[in-house]
Amino acid sequence: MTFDLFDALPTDPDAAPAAEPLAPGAVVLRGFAREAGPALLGAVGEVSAGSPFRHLVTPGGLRMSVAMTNCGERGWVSDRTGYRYDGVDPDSGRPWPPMPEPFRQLARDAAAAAGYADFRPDACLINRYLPGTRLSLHQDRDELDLRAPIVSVSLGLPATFLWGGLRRADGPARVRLAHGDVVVWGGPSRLVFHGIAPLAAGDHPLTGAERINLTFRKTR
Ligand code: MD6
Ligand code: FE
Repeated sequence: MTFDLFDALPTDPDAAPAAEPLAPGAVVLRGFAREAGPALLGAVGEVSAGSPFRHLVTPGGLRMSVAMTNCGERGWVSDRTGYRYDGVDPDSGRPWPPMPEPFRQLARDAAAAAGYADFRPDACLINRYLPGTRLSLHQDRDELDLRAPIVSVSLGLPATFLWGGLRRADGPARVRLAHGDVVVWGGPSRLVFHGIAPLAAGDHPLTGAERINLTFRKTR
């Protein structure tokens, strides 16, 4: 993975450092997926043609404001019975679409850049946000193997990532995530509470009024 020459110029006062530490085990790789953005978004279109975005219902009966789909061997789903990873899309009754090769490669490269060698995700959850969509504070703990990191790719409209602590009550920091930013997190940060503040309206050249987030996981 290479960065734009512009970004690499040491004399550019706006140049962001490539890897920004967030907490122990967690890092933001600014612009890491920018170059791959169009290919990744094209692949999102192919996945969602097979398994369309839908609003899942939480175990408490609330419809989530973020729309989700999945690709890979297993997908994250929620319904009245709970949260789980499932090899079958409950809407179609068929396996989820396979993980596109550019997804697999980017996840692997980003994990390696963050110090997690040989990351092999078996699931990719795809989240779609429209203006006003939010994701309340939660932990990602439905994966069996918590030693593997999570790789999270932001595409389209920017968002405010809420980065809390290991207890739900810990007040979250606000981190702006723009198109192409990748967050890799694991180790001591793996169970940190996090969320997304209500998305601000905007118009992105590649996604229009949407933000797309890919989170890659090794679920078992
Ligand atoms: C999002 N991300 O950025 C939601 N979870 O749209 C997550 O919930 C998330 O970014 C675990 C690890 C990284 C994440
Ligand atoms: Fe999460």
